[in-house]
Amino acid sequence: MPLPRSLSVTSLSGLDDWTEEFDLGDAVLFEIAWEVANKVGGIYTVIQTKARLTSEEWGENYFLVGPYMENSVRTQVELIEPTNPALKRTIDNMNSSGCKLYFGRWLIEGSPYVVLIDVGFTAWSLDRWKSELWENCGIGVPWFDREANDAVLFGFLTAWLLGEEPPHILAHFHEWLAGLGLVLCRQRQLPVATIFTTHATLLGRYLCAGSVDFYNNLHKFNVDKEAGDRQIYHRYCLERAAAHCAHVFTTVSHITAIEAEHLLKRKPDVVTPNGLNVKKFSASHEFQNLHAHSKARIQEFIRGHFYGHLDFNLDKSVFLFIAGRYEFSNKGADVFLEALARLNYLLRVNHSEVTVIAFFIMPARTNNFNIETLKGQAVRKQLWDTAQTVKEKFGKKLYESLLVGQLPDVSKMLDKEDFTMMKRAIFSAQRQCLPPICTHNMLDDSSDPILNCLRRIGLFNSSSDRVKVIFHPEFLSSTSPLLPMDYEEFVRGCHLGVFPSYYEPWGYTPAECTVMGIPSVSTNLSGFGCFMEEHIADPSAYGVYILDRRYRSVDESCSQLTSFLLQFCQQSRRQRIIQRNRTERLSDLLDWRYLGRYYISARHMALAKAFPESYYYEPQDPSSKKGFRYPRPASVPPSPALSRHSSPHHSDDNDDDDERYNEDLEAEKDRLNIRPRRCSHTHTPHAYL
Ligand code: G6P
Ligand code: 1S3
Repeated sequence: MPLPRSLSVTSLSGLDDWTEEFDLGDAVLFEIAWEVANKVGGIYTVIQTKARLTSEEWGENYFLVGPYMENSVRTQVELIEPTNPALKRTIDNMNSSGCKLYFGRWLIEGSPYVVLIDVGFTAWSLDRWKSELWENCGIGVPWFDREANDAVLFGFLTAWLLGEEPPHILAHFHEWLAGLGLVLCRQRQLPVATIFTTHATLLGRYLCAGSVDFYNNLHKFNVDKEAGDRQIYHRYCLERAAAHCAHVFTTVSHITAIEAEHLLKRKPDVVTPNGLNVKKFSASHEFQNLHAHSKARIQEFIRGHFYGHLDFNLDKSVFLFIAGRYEFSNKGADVFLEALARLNYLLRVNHSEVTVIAFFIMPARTNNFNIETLKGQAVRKQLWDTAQTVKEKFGKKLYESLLVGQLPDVSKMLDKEDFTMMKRAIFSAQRQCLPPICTHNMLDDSSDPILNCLRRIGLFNSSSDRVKVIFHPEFLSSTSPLLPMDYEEFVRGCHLGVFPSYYEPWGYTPAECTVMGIPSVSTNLSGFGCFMEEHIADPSAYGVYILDRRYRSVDESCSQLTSFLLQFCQQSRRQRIIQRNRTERLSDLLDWRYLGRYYISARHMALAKAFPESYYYEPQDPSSKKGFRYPRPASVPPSPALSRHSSPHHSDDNDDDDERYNEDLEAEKDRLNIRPRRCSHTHTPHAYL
């Protein structure tokens, strides 16, 4: 299949066009990561969502390289014979030399080819390769670090793969676990253009998890000592070596670029923000309907969870959530809990009718669901069944009465037996204890940071609390017996995602909220928050609340978050609908069709650096790096609390009005011309540092 000569990443609802003329010639792209067809965290999302655009650009010459994990392969990969003759020869050679490599198609959008390496199969080479690593690079890897051992095997095997058949190879390595392959390519002087992308620095993550004032001391850390103290010196060396050996070094945000410059001692050449594959619905308010549908399912769960204590109005309840890797302070769960305690107080003293239900979806060590939680759903089901039985009997009698031309005697529609059944159901729904906080039996209950914090701040789901908490220490799944929803459905049904992270190189969770039209809180210490701040004139008007964790103390950040949450709770349903529409309108900004340009640019740069005789690339002038900004919506006063009059047909919350209202919003959008402005800096990726 002939290669496209260049790719144009074009206009999305008014965002700037971008085209870069670049002849890829005979180049072949390998993208190497431990999370290829292997779901661990955010890097999987990057690679999986980006594959479609990269496949469009590179066609048959695009190969992803990852570890062979039997379970993932069984469900995600179709194994086939290698399509490229040179690559087939390499794989056959390696397989006949004691390695185990598989070739297939990853069954995701773009169906990219994957080469999967069974590192365990070549474990017999580990000691030899470790000695080589020590002799040639001076990096010693201790025997007990299993992850680092895998990184060594993966590194030597990928370098072997890339070194066999040399046309113009471009190899893009992600994160330290894959970085050694890059170091070896350079050390062996293979004709390979290399890119290294770090998605978080090892030291950054470790330092932030402790009690360190990270961002104010970035320039002061003695990096070797800090890595040594945390027993990650060998990993740190692998990461730093990859960053320094790469022709092009990139990271996911400006804030992580600054971190990398101080901790890895190399300034990234390009910032490559993370995108998503944005699905557009043909009917513009389809996503609002999905919200209503998913919310109804969450409400059902709540009915069961709070049985016996359903003394609050579910229709006036607001669902907040935090989700992600369980890093209590890095992900800002500490700040969220403190803000919830303050919000609870404010809602109580203001006699608010609103109830907040805050979900914590963070996986911890558990021993399955707890009885009380499962019982809640069983009780709810029993009440539902009872109601259905009585309804059927009632309906039948009513029907029979109408058949003989009589209005029924309502007092005789239900007999004693029906009442007994209903009373029994009501009695069984009584509860002596408070509704549980945690849905599972925690293995480390007494030392769990979320539970301990809740004990300290006294949020126990009691009747007087206006803020209730549910901790679900396991990722969501549509096959769960408790809350059978997948993550996307759950997010759609909530009102606000809260991600007050302290350490967050990018932060996919708020980005995912945005493309689903769900408002979120992020911070000015997260890549996502900084990116949105840079591109939107008034982010909160669009449902993107950016918490200041950079220039404020923790206590001040908690107060700011409390005020965001209180404002949010004071919005009417109509205001929430308007805000969701605005949030969803930002989704193009996060689409790979827009953000893919930075990856493309990094690749062109690497090819030109590694093969100057074959490729030429003129880096864009960094001074013209302005880009566009979404203007402040004309209809929005600065605070949602003041925005009532900007809402057409404002009246009390009323579902009957919603449909008309959703339609009005489209009209309002056009009338006020709230569309992203086209910008004049059309051709410049502005992420160069
Ligand atoms: C969507 C639906 C409406 C529903 C509303 C609830 O907009 O289209 O029918 O009433 O969501 O919004 P809320 O913010 O109260 O969950
Ligand atoms: C990292 O995963 P994390 O959640 O440990 O990489 C992600 C993808 O680039 C990024 O979104 C996130 O902020 C990082 O922290």
